[in-house]
Amino acid sequence: MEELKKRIESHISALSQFTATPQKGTTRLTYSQEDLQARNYIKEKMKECGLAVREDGLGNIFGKLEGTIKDAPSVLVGSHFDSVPNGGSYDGPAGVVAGLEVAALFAQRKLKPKYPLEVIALIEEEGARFGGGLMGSRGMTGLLSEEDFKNLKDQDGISAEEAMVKIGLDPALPKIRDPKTMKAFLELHIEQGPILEEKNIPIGVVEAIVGLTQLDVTVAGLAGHAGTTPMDRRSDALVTAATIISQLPGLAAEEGEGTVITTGRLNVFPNGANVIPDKTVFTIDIRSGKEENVLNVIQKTKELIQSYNKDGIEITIDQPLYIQPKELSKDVRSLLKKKSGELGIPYCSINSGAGHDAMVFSDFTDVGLIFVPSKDGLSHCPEEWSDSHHLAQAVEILFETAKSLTEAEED
Ligand code: HGY
Ligand code: MN
Ligand code: MN
Repeated sequence: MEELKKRIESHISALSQFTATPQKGTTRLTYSQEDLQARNYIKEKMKECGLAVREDGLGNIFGKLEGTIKDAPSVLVGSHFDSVPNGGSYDGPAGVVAGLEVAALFAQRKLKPKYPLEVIALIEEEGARFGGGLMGSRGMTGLLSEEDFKNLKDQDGISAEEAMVKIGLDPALPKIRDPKTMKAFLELHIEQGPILEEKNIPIGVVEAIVGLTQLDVTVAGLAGHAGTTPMDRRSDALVTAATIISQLPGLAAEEGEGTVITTGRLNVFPNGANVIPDKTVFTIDIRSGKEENVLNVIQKTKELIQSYNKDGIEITIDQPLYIQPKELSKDVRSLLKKKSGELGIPYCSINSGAGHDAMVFSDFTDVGLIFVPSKDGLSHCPEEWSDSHHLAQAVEILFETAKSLTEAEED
């Protein structure tokens, strides 16, 4: 256990160096130089475990240990390796590192799996560069069409394709993966909330993941001089956006049942202190465990927004992401609990308020997701931290689960 903890700490520390904001958390945007550094590290560690390494037409990374059954579907273990701006070191990488360490244990114990084991490192789960999110898993499962992919551009107008080529990736490689090639997908993730820490339980076996949507709202008004434009002759895109945004929490509260709504990004144009803004673009993230709550709040949000479509203001809404709530595979959940019990590691059931690639894969293969506690429940910030002892316990559970699902035998 001690050696495993040290290896995990070393991986997490190494990956956390690949950030555009050193001293201010992890900023590792997809297809950036930081992505390339992390990518090279992950591929090198995959090779050290004897895995055959490849990247798909999105830049997702796969490390495969062949099974004895020809052309059998794989058990995939992993997570994403991009980050939010100024995020933490564990959100995503903890799951990739768990995959690497499961493969290292397979190699150490000379396990011969019947079904292949694949370690997977996914791109653009956060959507911090190209919007929407869950891009690696949506691309693999065909939920992101080739046309949508080709239209993806970051805030500087750089296309996903251009950015891929710039770091040596090939967007022409296949993106979609036949679900028949996947036997199961296992993911370790930090909880990103306070429940496990408060319960003092090291492992959460996730039963279901909330449904979520992201709306991108563009408010177009009229630019003008801050000093010479009378107040009753303005179409101020920022005042309109602020008025809308301030009413959103009330819609979630009205819906209840744990529904949440967040505006995380607001861009103002032309963003001059003495210029009346003529455009604002902001995001609205809506989530709930019940789909009808999400749909109700989307409806009420759109009605609220449309009511400001007047007096020189024109508002448009895009919806780059919508995913229903997902219940994860009962069989895999039971197996994860069984293995935790056999290892004598305390666990509980938990639901996820955060979105994960696991929710995308859950419509295409059997999926299991386990959480470890987040210190003070913090995530998406530099203070994010999880105990390597808990991470090592999670690796042991995933190793035993993967051993069972790949029907691996000691050599
Ligand atoms: O937003 C989420 O729930 C995840 O962190 N991408
Ligand atoms: Mn995240
Ligand atoms: Mn994550």
